Order: sequence, then structure tokens, then C-alpha cells
Amino acid sequence: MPRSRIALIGSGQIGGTLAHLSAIKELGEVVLFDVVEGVPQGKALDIAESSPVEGYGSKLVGANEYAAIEGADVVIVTAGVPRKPGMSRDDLLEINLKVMEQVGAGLRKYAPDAFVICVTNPLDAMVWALQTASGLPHHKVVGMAGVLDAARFRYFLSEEFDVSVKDVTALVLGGHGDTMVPLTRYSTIGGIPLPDLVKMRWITQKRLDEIVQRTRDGGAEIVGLLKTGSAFYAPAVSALSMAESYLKDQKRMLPCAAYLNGEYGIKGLYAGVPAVISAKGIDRIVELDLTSAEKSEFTKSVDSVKTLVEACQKIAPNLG
Ligand code: A3D
Repeated sequence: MPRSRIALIGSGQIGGTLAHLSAIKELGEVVLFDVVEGVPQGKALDIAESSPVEGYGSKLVGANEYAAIEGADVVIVTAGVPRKPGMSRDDLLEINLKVMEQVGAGLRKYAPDAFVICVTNPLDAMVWALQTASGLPHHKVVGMAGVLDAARFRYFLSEEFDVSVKDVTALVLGGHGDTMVPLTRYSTIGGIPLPDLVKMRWITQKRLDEIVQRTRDGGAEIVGLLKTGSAFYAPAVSALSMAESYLKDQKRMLPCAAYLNGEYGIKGLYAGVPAVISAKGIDRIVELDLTSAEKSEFTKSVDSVKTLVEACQKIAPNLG
């Protein structure tokens, strides 16, 4: 079997972590790309020099030219700027939109068959911009946010209940922002839905609400601690789980920022929904039967994505 090629556009904190993890997992040849000269080359060499110690044989290259990503099977996009304390994800829109236009042109030319995972914030608007700028099919361009948001929720729940993270499942819908919708009804401890655990008095509704809010604020909590940037370890593993599902045709059902074409009554926008990722890309979108309260929270969240996409269209009218 030919080796897979994984291209990482943006070789900053998340890009570097993705390169290291991809090499350790021997997912294929790794291409680190960045506009800053020396950074992708330096990170590629540093990670390659760790391979004799760890004993993995992954090839890594660093580049400042898009030609280096030619023939990539998977492209993970983290190019742009992260937020600093006091900034919202939406504050990044203007600068990262320009970056998505450049990356989109590179993808169109050199990696039109790739499965593309966008991580750059504000996520749901940036994945829309990236798909529009690249012209790649909707089912091959997806955003990573839900896996991370659900992982944060799962971690907080495992701490609260003092159980293994392995036995905690969680589902988070909507846009990757303050209005995201952690769905308690579809989140479980050992298969027991959270509302049942409230009834069983394992947790109070008030405490559960606090954990839901901490999940919504999960990104800001890390930004507040780091002060110089945003989270990168958990975002990197989350994006890689989506890449692996595609490369290995695992058909994992993961919350993804997927293009909605009528699902949930929404057309022409990306938003976080459960989806199956196979070797085809986004294979299936799962349409849940939401309660009216869940539906109104989801609508509110999607409305904020819509506002951001409209802002993108105003700034870059030629984009779409
Ligand atoms: P950072 O370490 O700054 O890396 C970004 C890299 O992008 C830098 O190396 C830049 O040089 C590079 N870059 C800038 N402009 C371009 C360009 N035009 N072409 C190619 N590369 C460019 O940031 P990071 O890795 O911490 O975060 C990257 C992005 O991910 C930010 O927008 C974050 O807000 C976002 N992020 C998203 C999540 C989600 O869950 C969606 C989580 C955490 C971070």
C-alpha cells in the first residue's frame, strides 16, 4: 500500500503537535507548511531527530511552498492566529479569513482530492470560507470542534463522577462558540444518560449546569491560563482522530462541523452535528430528534454562525 501523505497547513502549536503525533502513530509522510521560513523545516527536523529514540520510521518535511503538499491525502489547517486573553474567537475573523483564502487557493491547485480538516477559528465560519475558497466538495471539507468540546465535557464529567474517561460519552452540537450545545440527554456515564443520573441523585441539576457552562468556556479557561495563545494538545488529538477515521475507513461517528444541506432545516452552512467519517469523507450526517428546548439552543448557535458567515461575505464578496 502506498504511504499516506498528511499535510499540515500552519506549523504553530497545533501544527507541531499534529506532526509529532502523526509521526509517532506512523500515519504516513508528514508535510509541515507555514509562511514563516524555517519553522516548518525546524519542527520537521526536530521531530525526525526524535525518531531513532522512539523507533518510528515516519518521514517529515518542512516547506514554505504549496507545491510541497501535492497529492496529500489529508490536510489539516491550523494556519492563522489564535486568541489571547480577552479576545473572542470572532475577533479573529478578518485576519483568518484572508489566510483561508490563501490556503484555499493552495488546496485547489495542489490537493484537490484531499480530505480537509479545518481547525482555524472562528471555526464554523472559517471552514465555510475554506470550502468556498478551495472549491473542494462539501463532504471532503470539515471542521474540528465537536470532538474537542465533547472531550472537555467528558473529562469534566469523569472528574466529577470519579470514573474512567473511557466510560463517559458526550455529545456537543452547534457552533464552536459560547452558544455551543452540550446535549446532556445524549451524554452518558457507563451508558446511563446524565438526566437519569440527576434523578438517581448522583449529581444535582445545578452542578450539572455548572459543568455544561465550564465546557462552553473550556477554550477561554485554557487561554486564561496560557496567556500567550490557546489550547493545542487536545485540539491536535481531536483533529487527528478525524483524520485517522478517514485514512483507515474507521467509520467513526464524531461530532463534526459538517456542511448542512437541509439537515436540521439548515441549508448552506457548517455547524456541529454527529457525522460518520469514512474513506469517502463525511459519509452520513445524523439527524437527531431534538426537544424544543434543544432545538431553540441549536438554532441560536447556528444563527451566530450565520452572522459570522455574513460578515465574511461582506469582507470578501468574491468568496461566495
Ligand atoms: P499558532 O501557534 O499561532 O500557529 C498558527 C500558525 O499559522 C503560525 O505558525 C503562523 O505562522 C501560521 N500562519 C499564519 N498565517 C499563515 C498563512 N497565511 N499560511 C500558512 N500559515 C500561516 O496557533 P495555534 O496552532 O495555537 O492555533 C491555530 C488556530 O487554531 C487558531 O486560529 C486557533 O484559534 C485555532 N484553534 C481552534 C480550536 C478548535 O477547537 C476549533 C482549538 C484551538 C485552537
